[in-house]
Amino acid sequence: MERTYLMVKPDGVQRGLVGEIISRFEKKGLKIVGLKMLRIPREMAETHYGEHKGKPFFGPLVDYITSSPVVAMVLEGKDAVSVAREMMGATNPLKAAPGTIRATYGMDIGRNIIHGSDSPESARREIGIFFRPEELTDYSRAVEGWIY
Ligand code: FUP
Repeated sequence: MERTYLMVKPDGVQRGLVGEIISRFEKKGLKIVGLKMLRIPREMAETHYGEHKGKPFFGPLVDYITSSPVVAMVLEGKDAVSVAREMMGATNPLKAAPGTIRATYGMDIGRNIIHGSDSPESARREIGIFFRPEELTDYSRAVEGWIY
């Protein structure tokens, strides 16, 4: 079963959207296998967003993501990466499809509420940055096969 890394960003936490966002993924059918709140250390943020190093928004992005706590989670399910990306919507909330998390709650590309891995490879990398293996819980749901 595929896993993805998701994170309610500082603006989502400060605006009281943590429960709402987790609830959307739970109701969709994704299973929570890891969950915690943390204040991201600067070095960890720079590693996480390493692909953007050198871009003009890199500094402000790292400042923002380290400015206050985030809620980090690992969700598991069939096609978890692409399911979560669809539910999040495009990076720029103004371009995100109606009903998606970013379209519903976001106003600004730099304050877009949520992060989600963009591929299974990114998911593995990002899960490794934010979670130790023993922090992830492996458990079965009652009816495996269709309750993901
Ligand atoms: P996404 O995968 O949708 O989170 O988007 P990216 O990995 O391309 O960008 C990571 C974060 O950088 C975004 F969530 C917001 C920020 N960003 C900007 O602030 N300005 C930009 O032009 C692009 C991205």
